[in-house]
Amino acid sequence: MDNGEDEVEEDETEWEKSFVNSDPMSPATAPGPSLSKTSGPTAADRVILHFDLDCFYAQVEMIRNPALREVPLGIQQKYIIVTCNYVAREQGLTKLMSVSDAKEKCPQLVLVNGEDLTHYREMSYKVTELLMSYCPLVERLGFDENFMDVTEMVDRRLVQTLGSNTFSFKGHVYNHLSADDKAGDHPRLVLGSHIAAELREAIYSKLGLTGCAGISTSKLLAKLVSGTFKPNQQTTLLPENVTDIMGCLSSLRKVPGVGHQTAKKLQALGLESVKDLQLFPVNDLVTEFGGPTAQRLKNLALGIDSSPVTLTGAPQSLSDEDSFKKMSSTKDNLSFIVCLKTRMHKDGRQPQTFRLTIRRFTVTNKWFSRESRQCPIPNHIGKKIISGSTDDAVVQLVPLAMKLFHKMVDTNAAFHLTLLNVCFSNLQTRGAAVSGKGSITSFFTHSASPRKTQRQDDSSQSGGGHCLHHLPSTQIGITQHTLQKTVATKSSEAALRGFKWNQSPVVAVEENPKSNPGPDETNGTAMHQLPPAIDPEVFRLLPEEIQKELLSPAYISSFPSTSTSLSVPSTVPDGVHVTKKCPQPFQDSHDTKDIKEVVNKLDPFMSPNCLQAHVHFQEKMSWNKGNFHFPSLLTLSSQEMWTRRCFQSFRRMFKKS
Ligand code: DCP
Ligand code: MG
Ligand code: MG
Repeated sequence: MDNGEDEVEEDETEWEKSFVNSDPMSPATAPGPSLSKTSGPTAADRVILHFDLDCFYAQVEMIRNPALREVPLGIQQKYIIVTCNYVAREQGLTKLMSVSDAKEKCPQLVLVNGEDLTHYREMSYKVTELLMSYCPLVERLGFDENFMDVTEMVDRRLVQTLGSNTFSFKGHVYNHLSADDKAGDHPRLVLGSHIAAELREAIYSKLGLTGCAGISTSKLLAKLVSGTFKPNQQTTLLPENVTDIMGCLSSLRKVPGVGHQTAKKLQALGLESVKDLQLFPVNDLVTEFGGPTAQRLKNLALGIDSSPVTLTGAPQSLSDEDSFKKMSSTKDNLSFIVCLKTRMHKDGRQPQTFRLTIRRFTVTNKWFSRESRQCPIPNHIGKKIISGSTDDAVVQLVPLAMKLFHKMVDTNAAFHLTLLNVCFSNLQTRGAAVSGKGSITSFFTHSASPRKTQRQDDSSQSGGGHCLHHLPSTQIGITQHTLQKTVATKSSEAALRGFKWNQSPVVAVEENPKSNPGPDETNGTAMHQLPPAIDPEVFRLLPEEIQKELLSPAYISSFPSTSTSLSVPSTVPDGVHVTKKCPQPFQDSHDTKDIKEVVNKLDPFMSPNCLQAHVHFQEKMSWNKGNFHFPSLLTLSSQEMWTRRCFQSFRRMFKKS
């Protein structure tokens, strides 16, 4: 067996990893109204939102071609309708119906092929970015779902609304026809429902998408309640109704966090329903699952989940797959490696590990029996993958894939597979950056590609569909508190009330700057000191500490003369590149050199001032293992998102030539 090779069990759907234990388990108690409080006062005070877009792929297609809005529309992958619009649903169509059944039910059904996920992926990230611009604590779940921890936003609003007795919920309240009498007892959830409504409105007005939202005190409960009323509605779950909603789940598989394999093991213990699990002695579960998992399962069944909303960053791996009714020869079946290679090239990071997954045909266990082998990617092949030359890389990759394939499948005997998946993981930024297309430059050159900002496993699927949700992978830990303190600003909340979007989806611009006092007004006297090429509007959007630094005498005096030193005048016409000498000589540390090299190589239209801005940021952050680090932020994902936002602001600020 090759060094580094490993067998990976992928049977469980990965999104359940989102519901991991984050703190010591609450004692498992009998279900009852008080359950939601057993995870501690902090957990009970949280306000968590869950968003799920309506008929997502179909909506994207309807935006691309509005004529499709009025007709029953199905999105086809292979012989399955992976989703359909609500016009089609009114005619009895459901998700994951076979094309033949769907056509039979609705002969006028219009089908669009949905095997190329590019547009869905792009729209998906736009939604996440939009949400993050209001409150940074957003976690993606699949392509069309996001969790958001708005606890701090709610805290701030609570202070503003103290003494007000005009509270009422927006949208539905689970199991209450009218919950106005409950509003006074749950002011935090009331405010959460208002924020959810405002965000849904923002998603609609900025991106044209409708969706549902759930509002509750945990990810588990917010997700469970969000689809209660569909489409385009929202529902709040009160703590006193937790038992009701858990009791309504038709099987253990309906509990977010209980995957196929877990459900099977529970079934083997004689547990079928959520109630069975609630009542099952935790000690007996420990024997089967071990302590932590046993307690987690028990808690999930009781509606207890204290897992944090974990900020989503760049994908940890890129994968692509194809499914077949029957694959019994290896010929031509790996052609989709080409697309994956192209995505990896665009991403810019160099993958270190290559994984091949197969699914064998079985009558009983159709969708869940995956097997994988992985191996390290030799450096020279890794370099080829991220280089522009597709043919060369694919030629090198196919033998690698075949070697892994032969480890799993004896091709001398007959075989019957139903799926192949290839995956690049262990993505290294440093090598990529130095070799030309790292994440730093992506901040400058690929602002439209949200992929760089995801820490989620960004898998593609083309066909089959069943149970192949786009799956997030392991979460990175970050204390919400620290993160929110660092990143959440009042302006992000103010954005909910009347900010409009500029071209870049991650830069919010005030609709009426005069009515919203911004940093320029708070330190208005300093605004006139801005170097001339800086756009004051963009300046206002920068984090306060960076504004301060830009206005600091040290920074301003780094230009030969404050008023005329910048080589790019504020009215540089588009496309004109002014290449005067950079006003400030670089301190040529090793790191700075790297950045210069990358920028010089890859962004030919970047002005020296942009470069200086870049280096300015480099000074503020440390260059560590190929990633920028804001010292105050704890995780790569937050850094990536944040630096990207700053860079985008900088790009506009310097009116890129
Ligand atoms: N999807 C897929 N294969 C699956 C499940 C879903 O390709 N097995 C895709 C198509 C969906 C998208 O993921 O559009 C989101 O999945 P949802 O379950 O949220 O379904 P929809 O958003 O389409 O519909 P709904 O309005 O019920 O949320
Ligand atoms: Mg959906
Ligand atoms: Mg969904």
